[in-house]
Amino acid sequence: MSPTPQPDLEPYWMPFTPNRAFKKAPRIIHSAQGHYYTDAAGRQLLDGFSGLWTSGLGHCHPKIVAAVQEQVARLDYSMAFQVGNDKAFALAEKVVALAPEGFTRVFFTNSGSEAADTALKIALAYHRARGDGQRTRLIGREKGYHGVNFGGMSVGGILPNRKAFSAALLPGVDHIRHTHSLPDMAFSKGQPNWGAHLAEDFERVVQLHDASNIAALIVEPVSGSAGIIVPPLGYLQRLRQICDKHGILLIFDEVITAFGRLGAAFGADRFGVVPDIITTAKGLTNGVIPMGAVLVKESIYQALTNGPENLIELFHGYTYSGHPVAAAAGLATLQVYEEEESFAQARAIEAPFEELLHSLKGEPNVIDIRSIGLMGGVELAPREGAIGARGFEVFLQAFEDGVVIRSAGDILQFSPMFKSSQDELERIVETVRRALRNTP
Ligand code: PXG
Ligand code: PLP
Repeated sequence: MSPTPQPDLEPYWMPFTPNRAFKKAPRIIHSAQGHYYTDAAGRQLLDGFSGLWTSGLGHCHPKIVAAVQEQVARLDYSMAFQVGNDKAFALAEKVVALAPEGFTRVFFTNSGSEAADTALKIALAYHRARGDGQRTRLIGREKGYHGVNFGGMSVGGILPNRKAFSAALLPGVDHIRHTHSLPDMAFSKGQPNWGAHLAEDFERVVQLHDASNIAALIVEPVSGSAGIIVPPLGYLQRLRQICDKHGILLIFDEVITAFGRLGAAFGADRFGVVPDIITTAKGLTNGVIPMGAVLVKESIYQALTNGPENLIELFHGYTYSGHPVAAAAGLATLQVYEEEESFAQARAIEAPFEELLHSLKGEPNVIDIRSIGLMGGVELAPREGAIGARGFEVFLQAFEDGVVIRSAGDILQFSPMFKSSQDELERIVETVRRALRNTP
């Protein structure tokens, strides 16, 4: 198949991208297969980021492709409110079967951002339904990322994502401090030993607002977008205790950490901490069709569904909630995870990945390396007066050299495929090593 003729690049306003710079030197993918992208010039690139954390099974997995092709020809769409489709029910059943014990209900969205906002709304509605409607405050964490919609942005804690919209952030939101501290945890592998005490900052925020006003705390088990911030040992357990003590719902935003990225079905499983609500997206469909999901415990669903039976319980939903083609992609994805034992597979390459990544210690400008599961971050010292420039140059050089990673400011991020071979992991790391040595 020949590439489509080069379109005018101007009309497409790209997300989270410097549009003018990109369009002067575009990077455009034309096709993909397995662990490789092919660009418009026919050049192959090793995908060291699994799409955008999405595609751990590899691109164009034949079973997911077949399921989508079959579904789109059989039922493309059906009304989502007051009418259901078979695939959405089947997927919900599979998701709860995989979820930590006690999670019995699933609400479908089309993205992680929608999942975050849905989870926050469920938390508010839950307390209100129980006669605890003054619990309206939502607590997030500094450096948190919960997507870009108003709710998720408000509880999020990444400055540039908030700055231009400051006046429109939700009222009644507060943040606990993040857990990142280079002097105390640089180059730790897996969970840092230092930092469990930072969970006490949540207790401080609770005392400030009074627990009776707080609906929920939302955190990523591992902060992804802010640059792979791994929870200190004991930290998540302590957040759980504080939530329990005060009747506050704990929401884990597992948009990145669910479905194998941490070598387990959910981060909750990996860390042995069970939240009340879990948000997911990305790996739910291996990135093939957009879809997100919010999982809740039975008690939350019950509290919200005890009114008159003929009335809508939750005034919330999307035209495309439970979209049949997305649900078919999700079903096939979960089936492949099971057949290929993907989570165990990811777990099996965690140690070699960690060792290779940490071999970058000592390379120019590397000030920290952190990893857990198949999430890796390499932090570079920023160039004076040009924060993010060094990270972006390393990303660009690696891309030119045939390997795709990601840079977020001066933090290089790694998200290899679950079935990466040792050769592929080495190629990713050695390509980045060369780029680091060539980057002033
Ligand atoms: N919550 C979390 C924890 C996420 O990681 C979202 C919500 C939003 O999902 P959507 O599907 O609306 O994008 C995310 C998304 C990166 C990167 O480089 C991370 C995300 C998206 C794009 C880039 O780390 N996470
Ligand atoms: N805006 C308008 C005018 C709509 O009619 C709708 C849905 O009917 C929406 C926004 C929401 O779209 P979605 O359900 O795809 O999120």
